[in-house]
Amino acid sequence: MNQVSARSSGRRTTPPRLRAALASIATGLVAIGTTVVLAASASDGTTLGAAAAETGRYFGTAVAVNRLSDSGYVGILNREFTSVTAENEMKWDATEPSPNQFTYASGDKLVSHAEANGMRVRGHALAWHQQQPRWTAVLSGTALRNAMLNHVTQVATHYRGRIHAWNVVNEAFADGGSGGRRDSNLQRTGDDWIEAAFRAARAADPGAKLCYNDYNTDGQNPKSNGVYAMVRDFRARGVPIDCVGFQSHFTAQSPVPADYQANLQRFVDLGVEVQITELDIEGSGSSQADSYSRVVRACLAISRCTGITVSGIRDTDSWRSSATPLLFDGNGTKKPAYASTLDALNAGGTTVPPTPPPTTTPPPTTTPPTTTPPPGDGDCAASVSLNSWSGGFVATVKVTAGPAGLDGWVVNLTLPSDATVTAVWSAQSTGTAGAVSFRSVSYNSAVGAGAGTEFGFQGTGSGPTGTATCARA
Ligand code: G2I
Repeated sequence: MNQVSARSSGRRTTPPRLRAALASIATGLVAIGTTVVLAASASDGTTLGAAAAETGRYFGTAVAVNRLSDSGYVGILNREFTSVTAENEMKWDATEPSPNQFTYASGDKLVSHAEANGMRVRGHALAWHQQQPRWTAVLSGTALRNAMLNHVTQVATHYRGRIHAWNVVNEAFADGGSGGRRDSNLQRTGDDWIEAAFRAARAADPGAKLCYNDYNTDGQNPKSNGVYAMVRDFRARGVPIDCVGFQSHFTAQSPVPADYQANLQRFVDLGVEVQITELDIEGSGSSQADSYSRVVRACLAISRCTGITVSGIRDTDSWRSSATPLLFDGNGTKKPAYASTLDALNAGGTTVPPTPPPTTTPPPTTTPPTTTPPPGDGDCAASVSLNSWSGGFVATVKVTAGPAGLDGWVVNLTLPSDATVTAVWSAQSTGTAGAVSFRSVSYNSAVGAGAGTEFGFQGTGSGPTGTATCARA
């Protein structure tokens, strides 16, 4: 099932083993001072990003926005990396400090830097039990669920089209032997919070790959078995999940597991991509270098292991800097682990097959919007776009004001008999079945003439198919 390296770039046609042999001959020739140029290594990537790109993969790093003012740091970032993950800037506490008030300045800065330098962006993370804003502490049940879904929808909508993969849900499984979910405020809103988050993310940004991301899931163990069972269940039921992120934080006590590659492979066999998302390995010298090489080789052996992200650039940038876990030392000098990583990337492996844009399994049926007649002289119009799957749906409703503008609005629609509304964001609802209505809330009641605002709701059963009506409230 894995494809053997067939370089899509056409730049490299030499088989990896031959190239490796030529490279060592070339190195030997250089070493004895000859002027013969045996350019075998000329086609090898000279940076992590270039080497990874030759197999269709990205090589990324976590970036903290305040580092962008450090020219030494930025020099390495722009030279070596082809993907950026926001270290903290896209988390819930950073993006929604007060309810429904979003601040994207730091995240936007990272995205702009990445785009200006031809890098992709991994989104991290939409729903997590940590780094939540303080205001969520008083919420529970439906109120917390709705706040979480609104957050997922708003942030994924803001970055729509600019994120190649989102960590939709982070670290939701318990450590230890249970294989079950971690207790958290989100978990206490009901077991289905994870799938609700994925559905909301898909509705908001249909082009992003949607990932579940966790640590201590790098080998087969009770925790990774729990994640595996969830992914298998999601794939079977058509919950939109495309990828699983393996953080891969390794220490002396918790080294790269012997079955690392086999574990990645079993997830791929469920039909998802895998990505190494926060790689860092405690240590130094050749043992650290060997471990990095093992991780890279495992990923390259699997065609649907599509990219590797390290958890920072220099050891001093690391969230656990005393472990010196990264590829560059505090001065920005390449460590032995850098060389072994680059060599492993250049040794080649499988090539990532081109993938079609993400789809739900079974594919979502997107119903053409049901629209009331355009506002004309009326107060407002509502159009519904629906992302539905067998057993559920997310509806996004656009309210457009007529020529007089609005100071409040109410949208009415009728649900099919099998449908029940389970979550609503950016509106206050009345009724959960049959005839339901949605009323503006404080922050979206004022809509200028001809302008629009959106709200959404999620439900079980089939989504609304009839006309949605809008009126001034
Ligand atoms: O916890 C380590 C990583 C585990 N996986 C998910 C990652 O998102 C997580 O990253 C780290 C960041 O690298 C740290 O930078 O998450 C930490 C928080 O869990 C981040 O640290 C926090 C500090 O604890 C805060 O004091 C600080 O205000 O960073 C915040 C922003 O600088």
